[in-house]
This record gives sequence, C-alpha cells and structure tokens, in this order.
Amino acid sequence: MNAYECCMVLSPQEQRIQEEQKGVVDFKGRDRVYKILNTFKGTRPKIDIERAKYFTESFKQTEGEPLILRWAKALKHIAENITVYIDDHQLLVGRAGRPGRYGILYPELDGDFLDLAVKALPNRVESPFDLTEEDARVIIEEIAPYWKGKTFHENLAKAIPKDTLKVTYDPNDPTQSRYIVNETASFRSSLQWVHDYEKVLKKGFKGIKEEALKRLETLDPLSPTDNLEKKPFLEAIVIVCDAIVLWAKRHARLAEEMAKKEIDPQRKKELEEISKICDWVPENPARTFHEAVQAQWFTQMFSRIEQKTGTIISNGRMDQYFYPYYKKDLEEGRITEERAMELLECMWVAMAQFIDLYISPYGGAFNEGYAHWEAVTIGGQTSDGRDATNELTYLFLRSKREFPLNYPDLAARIHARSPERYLYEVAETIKEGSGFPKLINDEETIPLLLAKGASLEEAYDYAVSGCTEVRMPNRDTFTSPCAYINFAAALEMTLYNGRMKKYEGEQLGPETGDPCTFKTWDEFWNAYLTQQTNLLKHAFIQQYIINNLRSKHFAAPLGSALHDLCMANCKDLHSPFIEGGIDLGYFEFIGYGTVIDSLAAIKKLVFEEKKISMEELLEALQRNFEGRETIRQMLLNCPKYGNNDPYADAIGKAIDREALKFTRKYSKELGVHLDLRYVPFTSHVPFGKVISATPNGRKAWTPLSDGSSPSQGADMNGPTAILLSNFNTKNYDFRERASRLLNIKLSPKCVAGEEGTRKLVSFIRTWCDLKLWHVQFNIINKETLLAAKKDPDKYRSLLVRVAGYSAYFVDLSPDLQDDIIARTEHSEI
Ligand code: 8X3
Repeated sequence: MNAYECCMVLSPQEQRIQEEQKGVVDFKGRDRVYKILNTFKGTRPKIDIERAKYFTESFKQTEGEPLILRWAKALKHIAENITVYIDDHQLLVGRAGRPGRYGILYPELDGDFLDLAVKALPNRVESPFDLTEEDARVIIEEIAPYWKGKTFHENLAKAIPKDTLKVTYDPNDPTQSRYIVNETASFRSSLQWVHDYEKVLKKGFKGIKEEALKRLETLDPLSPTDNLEKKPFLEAIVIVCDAIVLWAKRHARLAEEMAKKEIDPQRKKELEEISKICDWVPENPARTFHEAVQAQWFTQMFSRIEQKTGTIISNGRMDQYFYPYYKKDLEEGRITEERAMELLECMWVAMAQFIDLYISPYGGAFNEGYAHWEAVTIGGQTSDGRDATNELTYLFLRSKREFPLNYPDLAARIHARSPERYLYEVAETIKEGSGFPKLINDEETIPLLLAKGASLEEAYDYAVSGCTEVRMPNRDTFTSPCAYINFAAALEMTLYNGRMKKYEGEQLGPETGDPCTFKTWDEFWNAYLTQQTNLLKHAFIQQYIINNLRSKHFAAPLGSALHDLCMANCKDLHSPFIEGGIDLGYFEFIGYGTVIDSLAAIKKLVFEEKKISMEELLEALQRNFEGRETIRQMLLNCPKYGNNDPYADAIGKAIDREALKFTRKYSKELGVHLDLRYVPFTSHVPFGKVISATPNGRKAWTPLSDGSSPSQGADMNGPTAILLSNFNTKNYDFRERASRLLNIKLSPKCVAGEEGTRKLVSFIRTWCDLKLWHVQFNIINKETLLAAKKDPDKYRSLLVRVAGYSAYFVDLSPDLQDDIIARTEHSEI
C-alpha cells in the first residue's frame, strides 16, 4: 500500500476506481446496464452519416417549398430509411446512429466545415471522432457539395460587416475563429431547449396530429396568411407526427422479428414487450411507467435528428412528469422500485452514447470531453409553490450515487424550504465525487423569470436546461445562440491601444491611448470600459444578424408540435417572434476573474501605491514575466476575486453593471432578452490561447478563469468567501442578469463522514440564502488528478465536473486537465 492509499481520505468515486484497478467491481445488481455500458465505455466515438445523408436527399427533392414543410418531409424520409437498432440487453430503443458512442451531422448548419472536418476530426486533440473511408467519401462527394453556399455559417459570415468580422473570424478564412467575439450560432441552431414532454405522455402524437388536422379544416381558403403560413405549418405538424410514429413502429417490427429468432426465453419476452410498447407509444398516451419512459426517449432522440439544439435537449422535470405513472404502477403492483431504476438507467446508458458532435474547430474546442447536456431536473417547487420532491426524486439521486455514469446531467432545484432529507441526499450524492448534481437556486431564478415576464405558475415550473440555464415549457421560445465574448481581450486592447499581441499589427479595438500616458486610475478604467463596450457592440451586431437569418435556415416541426404557442399561432419555433412567447437569450462573459484580478492589480500597484510604473508592468508582460518574477509575485499578491475582498469585488460589480447597462439599453432592438451570462463550457481554454500575459500574474496563452469562478488558485479564503464574492459582484437591481456558473473544488476530507455531509448541507443553505444562481462541486484529491494525467489507462472511469457537465478526465485535452488541476482545492468549509 502506498502513502496515497493509506493516508488520504478518498471520495467514493476514488475508492471505486482503486477497487476497479484491483479487479474488484461491484455491479450492485445492475448486470444489465453494466453489460450495455461495457459495450461502449472508453471507446472512441464514431460519426454516423445517415441523418445527414437522408436529410440531404430529401432537401434535394423539395426545393422551392416552404421551409417547415421541407423539414418535416426530410424527417419523414429519415424515419423511413434510417437504420433502426435494438441493442443487446436494452429495454429501451431509439438510436440515431450505429451502436457505441456516436455523433451525427447537420450539414445545413455547418456543412462548409465538412471538408476540413473529415480530415481533422479523427486527429484533433479535443474530442476526436472516427470516420470510415467510405463515409468520408459520401460526405465529400454526396453531402457537402449540395450545401455549398447554402449553410447557415457561410451566410452568416457573408452578412457580418467588416469591422465586426475581424473580431469574429480570420478575415481571410471564416472557418477560423479569432476567439474574441465568438459567435456560437454556427455550431447549434438554437440555444438549449426543453419540450413539454407531458403533452407526449398525455396526448400522444396521434392527439397532436388530430389537433392539427382539425385546425386545417378551419382555415380560410381565401386568406393569404392561412394559405402561406398556417397551412404549411399544420401540414408539417401532421407529417412530423406521422414520421415519429412510423419510426417507432419500425422498432416494433424489428423487435417482433428478433423475438421470433431469440432462443433465450427471458430476452424473447423482453423483445415481445418492446414490440408492444413501440406499437403503442409515442402514438398514443402512455399507460405505464415503461411506456412513458419509452415515449420520452423516442421524443428526445427524434429531436436530435430534427436539429442541433445547443447542448442538446433538456429532459425537463422528469421526477414530476413520470411520477404519476410510477405511482400508479407501484400501487397496482406492476413495477418495483428496482425495475423503475433499471428502466431509467437503460435510458442513461442510451443517452451516454449519443455525443454532441461539433465539427468546427472552435465548436470542438468549446465543448471538450464529448460534452452534451441532457439535464434532468429534480426537486424545486410545484406550480402552486409547494415543495415538489417525491419518491422518484430520491430514486434519481440514488441512481446517481450507485451508478455514477456521466449521463444524465442531474440538476437539483433548491429553494428556501427544501426539505432536510432532500438536501442531505443531494449532499451525499455530491460527495460521491462525480460532480452531480449541479444545483440551481429557485430563490434567484423564480423572481428573475417573473421580472422577465412569466406568470408565477410558469416560473415555478421551470426546468433546468443546458449547463446552468432555465427554461419554461410552452412560454420560452427558441433563441438563437449568442456570442462568447473574451473580456480578457478588452483588457489586452486597453494595454496595447486597441491591439493584441496575438494579432500583431491589426487595430482590433478603438485607439484608447497609450496607457503609459494615463495619470489616474479613472483614465485607465474608462479606456477599459471603451474596449469592453466595443466588444459588446460587435456581439450585438452579430446577434442582430443571426436573429434575422435563423428562420431562413432552420425549422423545427417537432419542437413546434410540442409548444402550445407555436400551435396556437401556427408558427415555427424558429420564427423571430411568436405571440405570447418570452425570448430569453444570453451573451457570455469569459475571463471574469482574470479581468477583475488584473484591473485590481493595476489600480493598486500602478495608480494607488505606485509601486510599479505602467512601463515596468508592460515590459514584464511583454517578457511573459521572464526575469521579472518579483513583479509577478507583487501582482499575484494583490487583491483577488473569490476571497470576499471588497477591493477586488467592487471592480467585479462595476464591470458586471456596465455590461448589464449595455444589454438593458440595446437588447430591445434585438427583440430578445439578451441577458448577461457567465457560462464558459470550455471556451476559457481556447480564449486563453489568444491572450498574452495578464496583470494578474497569469502567463501568456494559458486558460482564463472559468464562468464566475475565481482565477485558478486565486481563492485562498475558503469556499464561503467564494460565495460572498459571487454575491458582492452581482447587481440585483438588473433583471438582465442570468446564469453565473460557479465551480468549487473541495477535498474529500473536508466533507468526510456524517459531519461532512451536514457541513455541505449548511453550505448549500448559505448559497441558497445568498440568492446565487448555480453551484457545482469537484470533490477530489489533486493527487488523483495528477495520477490520472500520468496513467490514463488506469483512470478511464474518473469523472470530473467541467462546465455545466461532467466528463471523463482522460477525454479532456492536457490544457483543460491542467486547468482543473490548478483550481484551488479547499480543505475546509
Ligand atoms: C450552455 C448551453 O446552449 O445555452 O449552458 O449555450 S447553451
């Protein structure tokens, strides 16, 4: 036994990995799901081209027709032709590609990257994918040529004005990002989304189709809008309802055939059951828990075939909409708790295999670790404001503790009256160490949703979606993705009069003057604000263009069928305006901690204490601190965000306020609430690669701080001080504020035992009282991360919390691994 094994307190995850290394594996009665898991665990994902192939085939046939009809017909063509699979041991069916981990293509979105991607994807550092030679040929010869000149990305690049283009893409090559104001609309056609799954369970697609058929009968045959808008919309709804049902029934037929040939009586019975279920749902209302789970899964998977929704599709409040089926089955003796858990875990292993494939270089770099975020929301409040936890809520938490797969991304809603048992089990699950669940605070989100126009009932019923966002089914509408803004670039442009070292020679921002001539902090601050505002201006220009382009390129008949407002108005979810809807979009602040700490150091050392001159500072930065370690140490010892230090936090609050003021003034012109969000995915790594040394002591080209978390290693006063800094820097008088992603890393020792759980519960209560939006935890020893980096094969199962998702540590690039290692590990709470 080495020192590491005998002296250190390990999280349950670390203990499990050690046992695995010794060959001891406890399946805890989960033979079926482990058998499925072992078919794909640790394998490289593949690209499956069928969706793109059939989508393209259909689009070739429907030119000139209304877009929503073309989309529905393409989905029907896919449903008729895509290969259907039933995996060994599985109880749920519905894949969009071949067995194992896989990703699919959306050439209508980013097909102009295909030539590049075919060569780069198998070899890239961030999340590589395999592709067969034959599939590569089909992509290059049959798929990509049709989309030439038609993709959303190409048309976006053409529409962006010159000035904005140079902070967006390399002006000579729009496939290369500048990582300054990075549009993200070319790697997803909408932000994250949640369907009204309850509608599928209660009405079935037959019910939705009937509704559309009845509406078709009532149209005025002489009305131009009825003919040109409502008719194609409703016809598309009918087609898409048929398509998903047809796809389900093809599974029913396959299961029937497989059952006939099956010699194992147990599996034969299962296949017969699968066949019956797929014959019934999602066409008809679900009658049992198994049917409800299968209907939801078909809907989820068909949505992915429909389009690339940012961070995929949320699963909504599963513990609420599945509960009536679970309860009834339990009461009528049709199901046991263990069987319900097995069905859910069959969904988790199916979910883990569908990878959100980003083919552009920046999409890939922003979403490392084969990221996808099918959030499952638990807890929170009922639509009349009571605590909503039920027995299914606890089953989800138990599943996560006992079967800690990276999917689903479990999100626990917390409110001021969350019961002690719930918080206790949430804390116990967090202690497991795989990063689940992430926490979202009703005390912050609900008042904000009200301020943004929701009714109380709708606000209480929100679901977590994406990394850390919230969505209200039937009230929110689709929002086109937003810009990720590198605010460290604004800082760098302040230091170099509108230029950046990385793009030497180019005037990228306004000329705010040589900072060596600035006499006061105010002069420097104002120059910084000018640069910050300039980046915001470009982000909003991008967004304006994106909002106008989107509905010409995308339609979502399935998503629209599941949205009351789309059905009422006969409008596709991608329409720029849907009456009664609330459009909640975001722009992203990246590098918050880096900028705050840098500005604090300049203010203190250069302008107040005058311990170093601006010339000396710039010279040290130019040299990347080589031979200037004394200056670097002085910078490192300045006030830092994340320590409840009023000096640094006041700067953070002022930066946030200025950005909020901008969005308050200009987002009306965009027609959406374009709110300020701090959710980096993994963009802080590529963004750091264009930023030279910064005055917080950070070396050139290294990662920026992530989300609203402190800079790596800057937080020295414990985790409560991080919460307080987060609180101090928020502007609670602005409804334009949105999610702030907050990562906290704790040592397993500080939450060990019963006492540790209690401490974590009271920490969560403090976070809730402070009305912070989100928090998530890594509970892991640094030694484990270092060992995994050195010997990846031994740590294939190690999960870490990255952004709003957990990923296998060994799937991350070395830069991101180092970033996670460098985050402060707190040993006390
Ligand atoms: C990030 C998800 O799609 O809003 O949490 O960017 S998305």
